[in-house]
Order: sequence, then structure tokens, then C-alpha cells
Amino acid sequence: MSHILVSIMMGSKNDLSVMEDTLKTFKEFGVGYEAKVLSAHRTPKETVEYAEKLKSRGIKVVICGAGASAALAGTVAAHSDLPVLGVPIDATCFHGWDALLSTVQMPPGIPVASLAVGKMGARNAALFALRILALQDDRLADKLVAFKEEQRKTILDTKIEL
Ligand code: RP5
Repeated sequence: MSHILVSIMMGSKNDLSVMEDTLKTFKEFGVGYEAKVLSAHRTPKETVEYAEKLKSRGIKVVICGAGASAALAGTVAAHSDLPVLGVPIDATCFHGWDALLSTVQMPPGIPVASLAVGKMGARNAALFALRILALQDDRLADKLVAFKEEQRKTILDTKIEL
């Protein structure tokens, strides 16, 4: 795989069943990533240390998936200047509402771009990050155009038979 440009963080190994769609999308597009389990609440010191080093290591975008009182994306955004995308995960009796509000409702000054709850958000977080990277990578931009066209054709070719 190519040079690591993206960091995919998650608050628990249990988030991988959702976040795997993010990893798979980068694989599909041949973009290098690393995946890391770190928790804003359970490993606060290590999370900050990791976030602070991301930019100097050449990482361009960070994606954070977390459930419950999801502070991971906000914490990483506070300790890094990189674009941070948050994926709220359904991990409690509130079915992701708690994580969505924790992720999306950042105080002005520390931006986090929140995606949809769950697998839709995990997939779109990767596609959004790819669009950011494609601003400086024409080959990747071409791949995204081809992907969109393929998606369009799949919808138009769909036959409904009863
Ligand atoms: C969050 O708490 C994690 O992101 C996870 O979604 C949720 C529950 O974690 P586990 O108890 O399943 O490890 O920090």
C-alpha cells in the first residue's frame, strides 16, 4: 500500500464492525491508512500524544469513530490542525443520538465534520477524505469520477421484476 495519508481512529475495538467500511474504502482506492484504537476517556494521555504527532508524520486527514459520549473527534481536533471527520456510532440505548450530538456539536473554533451515524457515515467519511486528498492528486480525482459514474450506472441499470 502507498504512503500513509489517513489516520482512522476508533474508541474501541468494538467499533470496528462499523469502521471497517472506512478501511475497506481506502483499500478500494489504494490510499494508504493506519487504524488505531484510542479512547478520549479511557486513554486520554495517549490519545493526545498520538494526535499531536499526526501532522509531522505526514498524515493529511483523520477519521474518528466513537460511540456513547463520543469525545474522540473533538479531542483530536483540539490537539491537531488537520481536518477531522467524525463518525458517530450506535453503541448505547440511544442508538447513536448521543454520539451524533457529542460529535457534531463542537464549540466554535475547534471544527469537526460529522458524518451520519453508523456504516453510512463510515463509508462517507472515507469518500469525503478522498475528496480532500484528490484536491492535490489528479489520479485520485479521476478515480472518484469513475466511482461516481459506476454508481450512477448501477442505479440506472437496476431492473425491477415482480
Ligand atoms: C466509546 O464507547 C467507544 O467508541 C464505543 O463505541 C463505546 C463502547 O465501548 P466498549 O465498551 O464497547 O469498548 O468509547
